[in-house]
Amino acid sequence: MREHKVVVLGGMGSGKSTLVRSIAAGTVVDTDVANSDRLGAYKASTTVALDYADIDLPNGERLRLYGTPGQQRFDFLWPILLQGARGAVLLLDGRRAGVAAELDGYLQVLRPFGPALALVVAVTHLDQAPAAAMEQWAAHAQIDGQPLPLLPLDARDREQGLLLMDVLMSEIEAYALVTAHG
Ligand SMILES: Nc1nc2c(ncn2[C@@H]2O[C@H](COP(=O)(O)OP(=O)(O)OP(=O)(O)O)[C@@H](O)[C@H]2O)c(=O)[nH]1
Ligand SMILES: [Mg+2]
Repeated sequence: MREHKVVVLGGMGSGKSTLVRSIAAGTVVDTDVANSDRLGAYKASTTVALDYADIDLPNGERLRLYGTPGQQRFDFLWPILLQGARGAVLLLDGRRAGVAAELDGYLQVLRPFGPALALVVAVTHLDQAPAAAMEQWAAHAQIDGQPLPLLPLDARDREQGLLLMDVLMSEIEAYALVTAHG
């Protein structure tokens, strides 16, 4: 069986822990604690180390999924978790002001990993974001002129979560084909 390490990145409340829980049918390890972050006081709990789950995909492959903590003071953890990852999912909370700037910030962190790290971007909370500018954000979602897939996602919805992983797997496969055939 093939296994792929995948990291889920995104700001506080974007839905990382929710995504990991909704697509993991079985046991999930999380490190959520009561939230004391003054910037996110509306949120009851927050992740302080990581979320982890094994996910068996319908095609027989296995994902080892790591959700990062969203609080800015944990940003030193992101590159550490990305070591050895085949793919990353970036969640953007569509309700927030400055989504495009936030996206640019994450892309700067991800860019040094090069094309060996497959990427997908998903925008959450769209049901609560009447001013969402999906087309504008999609235009921002690129590294060195290479467009990245950008999808809507309700992180609570298992089907949508699995579809997102499907898109990521296609990106991983596409890279494997390119490296295999020069
Ligand atoms: N209405 C709505 N709620 C959503 C959507 N996606 C996720 N949520 C909810 O938003 C909240 C997200 O919380 P978490 O999953 O803990 O977010 P997180 O990214 O892990 O946050 P930190 O660990 O604090 O960085 C949960 O209450 C989800 O149920 C969506 O598309 N629409
Ligand atoms: Mg979390």
